[in-house]
Amino acid sequence: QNERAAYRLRYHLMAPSGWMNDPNGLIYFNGQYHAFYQHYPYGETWGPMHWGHGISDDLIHWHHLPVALAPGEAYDRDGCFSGSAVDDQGTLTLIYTGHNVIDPEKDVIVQNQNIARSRDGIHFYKANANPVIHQQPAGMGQDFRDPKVWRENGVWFMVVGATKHDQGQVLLYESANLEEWTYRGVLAQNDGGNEGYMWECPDFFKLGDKYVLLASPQGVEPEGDRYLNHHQTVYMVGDYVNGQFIRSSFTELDYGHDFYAVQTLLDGKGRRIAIGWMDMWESPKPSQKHGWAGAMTLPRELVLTEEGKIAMKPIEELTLLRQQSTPIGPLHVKHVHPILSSGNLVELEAQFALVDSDASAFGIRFCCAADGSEETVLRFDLLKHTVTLDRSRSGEGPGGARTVSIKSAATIDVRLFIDRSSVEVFINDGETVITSRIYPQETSTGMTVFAEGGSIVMPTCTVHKLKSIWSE
Ligand code: DQQ
Repeated sequence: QNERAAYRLRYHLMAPSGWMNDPNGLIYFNGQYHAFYQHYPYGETWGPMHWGHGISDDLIHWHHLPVALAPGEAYDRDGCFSGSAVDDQGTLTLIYTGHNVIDPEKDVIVQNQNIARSRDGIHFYKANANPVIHQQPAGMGQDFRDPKVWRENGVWFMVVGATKHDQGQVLLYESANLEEWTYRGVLAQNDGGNEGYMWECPDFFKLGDKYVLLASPQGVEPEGDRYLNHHQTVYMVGDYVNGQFIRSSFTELDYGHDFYAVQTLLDGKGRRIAIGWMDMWESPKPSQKHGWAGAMTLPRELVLTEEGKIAMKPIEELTLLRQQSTPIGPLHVKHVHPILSSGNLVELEAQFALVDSDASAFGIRFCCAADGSEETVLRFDLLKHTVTLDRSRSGEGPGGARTVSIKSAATIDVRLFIDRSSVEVFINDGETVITSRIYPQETSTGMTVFAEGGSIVMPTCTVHKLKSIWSE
């Protein structure tokens, strides 16, 4: 096996090689999906940022296109940082942050906003008018990045991440032509709580009858089981009145170890689809020994629930990945029931009927080594109403368990996607989502379901072997 292929994912969007972080410029354009991403093509670590580029007909099968943006102009010489894409009357247009390091020792930077246009959807030309926003408004901190632009009633709007007195903010701008922008004020901010000093990668849109602001705050302090990392991805639900966003929540979007910098697109079917970076600044990255790092999550459809929360459902196209489906249930699990012995491109679709069960806990062990040396555990505790993803024995690399509360319900549905070094768990149609990287051995492919303190009924349990979308 090629050393550089170690741990590489088979059905996720990844860079052809090197480093990848935030998704950028997600857009449904001329009947195809484009996904750009923060990319350092020359190595496995973060470096001067480029925009990598992938294209897809269905959000599942991706093809690599040439690097879309590279640093080099006076205004973006140290990096083309995160941003978004729009359809400007048929012209695919990128809006991104130019990053300039003024004094590396004292950490002095300048960040500005720029645009680049394409005639063919492949090659991009930076506009002569750049930077289209030279600097942050007076009195703000130096971090000023990650423009998300959209059009409403014939006007372009932009939200951009910022900071003032070490409190994260999202600023709102508007424009008639993408080149001249007017500052409209602070859309939302950290009001002094544990909400971070800089809000990266904002996204703002209507969902159902509410407005949603997504942001990736830096500098959040871990609080018990809340906030595992200093970087977080949160959503705020609220109302948008006269340019003011009045939020009524501030909630983690995904409870895994490796989910950050999420962005969304609105597609031809009217769905709001989110993709995040499936790695994390704080996470050790064993794949770097093999020349690469970072991946995108599977696409998830955002839905506002009746309780005003956001659910992230795996998009329906994910069934295109299914190659061979083996129904194993219904099952009555007393202690342990084996359900899979080989394969690490897998989706498990399982239902647990709690009303018919007397277990106090149950769950799934996966990526298990035959000799018992490795396993990753998803465990539901019915007394505490929690779910835990435990990767303390998951193989090389980071350990740690994450526990989150779940609603009590008559049934628990689980869709679990394993792609070699990643796991994405969708509980009850995306009400709770856990995304983490794990680094098991290639041969650790066992899977079992288990019950503790009684038995658990599984009305359905199906294992889907999934196919690779890459030829490597
Ligand atoms: N990553 C980008 C920034 C963004 C951060 C640089 C978030 O634009 O704020 O690679 O991960």
